[in-house]
Amino acid sequence: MSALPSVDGFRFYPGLLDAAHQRAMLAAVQAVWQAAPPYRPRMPKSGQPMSVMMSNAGRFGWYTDKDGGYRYIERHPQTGRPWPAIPAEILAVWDMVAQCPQVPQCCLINLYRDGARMGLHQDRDEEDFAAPVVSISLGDEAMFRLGGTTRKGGTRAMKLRSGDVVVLGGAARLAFHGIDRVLAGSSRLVPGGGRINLTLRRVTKAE
Ligand code: MD3
Ligand code: FE
Repeated sequence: MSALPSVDGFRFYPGLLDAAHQRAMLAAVQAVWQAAPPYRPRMPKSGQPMSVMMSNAGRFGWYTDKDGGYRYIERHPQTGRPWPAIPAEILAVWDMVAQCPQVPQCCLINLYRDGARMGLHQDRDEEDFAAPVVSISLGDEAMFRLGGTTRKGGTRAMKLRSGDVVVLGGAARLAFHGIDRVLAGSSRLVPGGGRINLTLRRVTKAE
């Protein structure tokens, strides 16, 4: 038994993507990585490297470095090329669950290996919080933590497994959340092991 967080706008679709669909998503991610290799972002001010490796598809890519801080950029920080388009099979998941007339403008690809984790935070680098964030988990299972819209108050832990999809709309769009840990070896999907999370977002205000 696991109670779902009581945050309005949080929707959980466990096992939405079957094994074949997960393999197709992985192939799409690998094609993006060919053009836009994963890199290690650095925290603002401290310059400390994040444990999660990242890349992006879509017009905008989420990025952070020591001097520029959290932001969206339109080119890969190392190759200088525009980000690859969001693969059609990933856009199809947004169309299935987002209930949003606009198309996503960013697909952030997080790669968790070697004990990588993500501290509790809000996603608020976008201009518009009206559209939801859609999250797709692939590979090793993760313990995910979801809180409310302030740092005060409780949080809940839940496991995210390969093929699970989460939609954060409404009040949940600004909920605190993070990844406490990844359960190494819990899936055989990702070559070399690890977890991949895709987050689909709108970045600019809808016209
Ligand atoms: C958005 N990623 O990249 S995604 C991130 O599994 C991020 O890699 C995590 O948080 C990951 O910013 C979690 C799922 C998620 C969960 C709750 C949210 C995204 C959310 C709440 C509000 C907005
Ligand atoms: Fe986040």
